[in-house]
Amino acid sequence: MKDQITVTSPLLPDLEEFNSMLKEIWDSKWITNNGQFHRQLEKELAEYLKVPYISLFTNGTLPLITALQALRITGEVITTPYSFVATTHSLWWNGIRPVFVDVDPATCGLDPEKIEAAITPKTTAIMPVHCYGKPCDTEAIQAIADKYGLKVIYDAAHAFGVEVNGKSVLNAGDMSTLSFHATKVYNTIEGGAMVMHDEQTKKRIDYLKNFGFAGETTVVAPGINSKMDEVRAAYGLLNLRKVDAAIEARRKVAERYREALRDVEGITFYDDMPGVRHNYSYFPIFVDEEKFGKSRDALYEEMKGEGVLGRRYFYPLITEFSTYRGLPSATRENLPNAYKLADTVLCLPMHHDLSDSDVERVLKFFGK
Ligand code: T4K
Repeated sequence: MKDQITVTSPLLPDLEEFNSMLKEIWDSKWITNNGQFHRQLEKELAEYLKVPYISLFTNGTLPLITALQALRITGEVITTPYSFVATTHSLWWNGIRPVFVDVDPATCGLDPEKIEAAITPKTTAIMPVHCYGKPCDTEAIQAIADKYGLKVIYDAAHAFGVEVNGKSVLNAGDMSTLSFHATKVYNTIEGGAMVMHDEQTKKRIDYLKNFGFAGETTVVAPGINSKMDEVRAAYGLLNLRKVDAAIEARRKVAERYREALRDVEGITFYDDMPGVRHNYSYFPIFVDEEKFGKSRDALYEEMKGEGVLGRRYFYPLITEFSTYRGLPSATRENLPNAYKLADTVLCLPMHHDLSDSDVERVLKFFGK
């Protein structure tokens, strides 16, 4: 069988450079707990991402859980079913009931027009997702939050480096969280971060990710341990130097896919949004079985059989999992757009390392 083409492939730092940073860590014997590379990566990321404050985490799930703790969110939170399960799991781990609201198919994000109808006296926050890195309608969401006195926590796991009119999308809402998992545009192997607006909040989050310690003998909150270690911070510093080139390589792949697929009947995809700096983290297509002459699943299996591993992100919908399917808002009738996206989506291979011949191998399945 030919080599497999995977949906993504991690951006890796230069091994020699990484080795010399490892040597520094070994020499210093300071391997975790707010070390020099951790502090440096926070500084460089804040500059790169154009955000005022950032706190590094050990993955992209714990900042979600911690944000809910920090803002003392309780009761019900309005969120999207069209995401990775970590989004709603973070609510579950805080004893919060997710209330699912349908998405706008134009952005894949929460449809602001449907949020108000889902608000109850128990609602305390909204947790939208910039799905595939496509910015939500943050202004409309903020207007609703302001009107009802709700907090907004963005799951921005996919939105590394995404900007709207030159401003980071990570500045929207009360807090935003990022994932630096191996499968993301920018990775620290496992890793993540939280973005916040002020120094006071950053301090509090730094306590919370370190068991709540505010000094050697003072614990101010029931914190958790979710700190990033020095090895991954060093890896992250090196990858930060390569991420722009990786995003540009992804953009070129997206351009080729779009050019080839634009006239394929039954296949739709997203174009760039005006004024947005995208990161091309995923390339979802949507398959209309009748027009394309083949179902999404048939296409997925056919590609897989030939070693081209697309992925059906995000199928099944979160509301189909046993934890959530009994909830009143978890129905197909309530979420028609999300179900349609989940039933028809296929993310094509998309990463910085795809060669022209890899792209051609993918496009062959579309008669190109
Ligand atoms: N919120 C959202 C919206 C998210 O999408 C995620 C994570 C989170 C929160 C939580 O963030 P983290 O706690 O994970 O930081 C992946 C990732 O594990 C997960 O991070 C990600 N979203 C989710 C969308 O996808 P899988 O199960 O699809 O990954 P896996 O192992 O099947 O890998 C996919 C492909 O990537 C492989 O076929 C090959 C390639 N790969 C993967 C790994 C791990 C490599 O080439 N090297 C590797 O080391 O979940």
